Amino acid sequence: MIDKKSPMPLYFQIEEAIKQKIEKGEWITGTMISSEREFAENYEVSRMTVRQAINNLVNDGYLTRQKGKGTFVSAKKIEQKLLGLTSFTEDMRSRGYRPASKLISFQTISANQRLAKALEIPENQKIYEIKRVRLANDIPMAFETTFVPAQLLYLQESHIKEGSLYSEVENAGFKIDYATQSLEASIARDAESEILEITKGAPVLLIERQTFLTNGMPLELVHSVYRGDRYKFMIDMKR
Ligand code: 16G
Repeated sequence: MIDKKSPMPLYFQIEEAIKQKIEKGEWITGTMISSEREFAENYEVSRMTVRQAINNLVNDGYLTRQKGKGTFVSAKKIEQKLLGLTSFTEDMRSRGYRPASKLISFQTISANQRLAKALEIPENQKIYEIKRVRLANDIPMAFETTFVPAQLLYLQESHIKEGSLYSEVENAGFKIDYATQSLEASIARDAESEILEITKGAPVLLIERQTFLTNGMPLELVHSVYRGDRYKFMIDMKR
């Protein structure tokens, strides 16, 4: 399996061999992998080489290290295609996961300059600020802060607590049209790591979405922090 004459670095070959076992399902989520020493003996390479391969796989989210226990195969990342404009509820359902939300706060605030601009409303107008942890099969995936102009529709805490914001909006007779979204890498800060149940400094994806209705009015500005170890965004491109 490992070809010492290959121009491919040994750590890379080991990495690929482990990845294959995970991708083919030979090693399922939660499987404890062999120790560095065992790998080094099996492949007849140095422990440093094995460590490099494992470090890379930990960083890429394939493996998780548990202090004092060992290294385990991580849960598969949820893949989200950046194609249609979908809600978290729809995304999770279409993948066979049970969506849920944990409402952190729901309040009406006055729009500051930045929010007023993004939502195309005068400054100081009322907006809903909704903070939710989004869960899939009870595992926290993202922490979302949503701003919606209050003049647009009446939102009740009880509806948002359990249900889908997009359903509320559509049930109120609006049609959601399009969104612009940015994606950037970052690391979890204190509060975020606690809410998302990850270690401080773990990789996260920051997403900002501005969504518009068919009548041209902005519906929402959403700032989301997605777990880097659980989420993967896919983009199809055609030339
Ligand atoms: C997604 C959207 C968010 C939207 C939410 C509605 C991203 C990055 N964000 O999380 O903008 O507010 O769905 O979800 O995809 P809901 O209808 O389930 O409440």
